[in-house]
Amino acid sequence: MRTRVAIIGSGPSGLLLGQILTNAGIDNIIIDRVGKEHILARVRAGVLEEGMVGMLDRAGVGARMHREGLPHDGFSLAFDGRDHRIDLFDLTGGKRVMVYGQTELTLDLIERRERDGGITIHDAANVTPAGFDGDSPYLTYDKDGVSHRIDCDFIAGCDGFHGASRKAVPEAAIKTFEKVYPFGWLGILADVPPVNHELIYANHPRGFALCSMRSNTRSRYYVQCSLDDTVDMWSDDRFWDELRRRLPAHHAEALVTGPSFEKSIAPLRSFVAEPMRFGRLFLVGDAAHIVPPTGAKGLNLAASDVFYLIEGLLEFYQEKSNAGLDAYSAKALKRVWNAVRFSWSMTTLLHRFPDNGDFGQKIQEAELDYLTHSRAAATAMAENYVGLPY
Ligand code: RFL
Ligand code: PHB
Repeated sequence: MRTRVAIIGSGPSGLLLGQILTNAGIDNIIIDRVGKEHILARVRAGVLEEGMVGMLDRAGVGARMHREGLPHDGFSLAFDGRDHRIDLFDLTGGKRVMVYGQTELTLDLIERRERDGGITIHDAANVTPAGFDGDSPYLTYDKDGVSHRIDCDFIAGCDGFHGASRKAVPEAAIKTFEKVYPFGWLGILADVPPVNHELIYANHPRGFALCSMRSNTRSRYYVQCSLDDTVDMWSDDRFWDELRRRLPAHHAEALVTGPSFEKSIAPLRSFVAEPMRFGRLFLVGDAAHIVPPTGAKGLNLAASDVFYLIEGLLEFYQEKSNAGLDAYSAKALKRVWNAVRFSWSMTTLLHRFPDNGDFGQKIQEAELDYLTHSRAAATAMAENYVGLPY
């Protein structure tokens, strides 16, 4: 089999890249180690920057998002028993974010690809990129006990943090940067109305909490938990009690509880691999970088990576120029590091760190006070939250 761009990974990065390439008439094949049902069962991101919204429109899959998504003009920083609103719209001169689940946009992209007759190979084992240091890259994989090969012009490694692409790069050619945080997030989904019409990021002596949503009838809530915790240690009752304790009283009293239908624990990590290009192999999205979810940046970074890679591939195919591809890694990494810094600072500001003690607590209180009394500080937070331009 031959294609122009072989895409490993059918998550948001791979699907978005594939769709925009298809729309531009550049053929591509997506290959994933799991099936569609598995991909759609992942509950992850919920907050989209305007850049991501624009990329979904460009892919031609924005209609349902504009119909069902919830535009948000601000969020609450809750501490000291009160809400302190960050007015995104006012502070950024008219920008907002869109609350629309990763599961939904992934479904929109999968359905569009199926309608367009795009090729996606699911349940492929041992996917291995090769030959990318020369002019004839290819992938090999096994399916139903048979080995296959796909020859291509370029390989896009959109296969997430645990994928095969980054692992195929010789160790000496790659430098990684990592910070692991000493806690996790326990998240639940429940069909109850959200406690507030905007997101609440809560700093509390018992630990961080986040109130988010998927719709006006479906809530997504998180509490900071220990890395030693397991999901079965957290009954729904224990979760709701803990969330209530970490919220200002008026929210705790208004909280509507109900049975959860999804519950999972995610560890928090910052990770960057440099560079993001190795000959004809390009790393995209979580394959190259991970951020803690506190700033809602992971999925949005995938969209800006795709933006820069598309720019390079279009220049290559339409103008016979390598300039865009040569610039990909530097352009993407510049934006990545800004988001890594922002996610790290929001994580540091809002969580209880086991080793920081009273000094750390006082510093957080001083910073939160500054943020809520200085328009300059609030503007810096708002500008980063809605997403830096690309
Ligand atoms: P994905 O989504 O991990 O998709 C990778 C795909 O590659 C496949 N794959 C392989 N295929 C073939 N061979 C192999 N060897 C393979 N290994 C893996 C996998 O099956 C999969 O289908 O990466 P992608 O596309 O780069 O997308 C990244 C996003 O999923 C991620 O950044 C976000 O979910 C992060 N994130 C958030 N991002 C935001 O922008 N806003 C948010 O509000 C937000 N909230 C979150 C989050 C992530 C979370 N978790 C669980 C980590 C909240 C949470 C709790
Ligand atoms: C979510 O809705 O899942 C969500 C929202 C904001 C974040 C992280 C996750 O910062």
